Amino acid sequence: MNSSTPVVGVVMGSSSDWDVMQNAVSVLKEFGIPFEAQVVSAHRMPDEMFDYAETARSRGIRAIIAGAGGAAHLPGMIAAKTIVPVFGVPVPSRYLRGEDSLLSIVQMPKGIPVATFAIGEAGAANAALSAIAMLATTDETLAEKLEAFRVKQTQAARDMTLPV
Ligand code: RP5
Repeated sequence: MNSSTPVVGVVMGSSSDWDVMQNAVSVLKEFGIPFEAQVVSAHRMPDEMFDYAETARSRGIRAIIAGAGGAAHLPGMIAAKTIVPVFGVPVPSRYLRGEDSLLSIVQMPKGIPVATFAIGEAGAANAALSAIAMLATTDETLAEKLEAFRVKQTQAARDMTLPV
């Protein structure tokens, strides 16, 4: 899946991560951000993973959202091979419910950062919102869209009612 001239890369370790990672893609689409999305497995496709990371910056990618589950090497290994900011999304795993994913992404040793988000759908959506916020620092139109998103969200919360 690709849109023209992507500025955000969304990668994941398996197609089984898509249910979660599509939440990042939905947000990028909502804000009209050109993106690319693909499977890049750290342990099954290490050569492609390095190539993806090494070429990302020269291809115009300004943020990489990387989701993986279990022993989730993908975000950290991509971050090791590029200075493009990496936003890590821990994907829920079958036996440890994503706590393994979270810890293996968040506990990067000093020197190679991975901005790490919540396990699952909220993390994927927030990774996209953070990438958008970063892009908005140099794009006033995008900043206005982000402000409008927040206003709408606030109003939706104010309009909430309870069945009492
Ligand atoms: C990781 O292993 C992927 O990110 C995925 O979360 C997990 C399981 O992958 P599959 O066995 O479903 O392909 O590499």
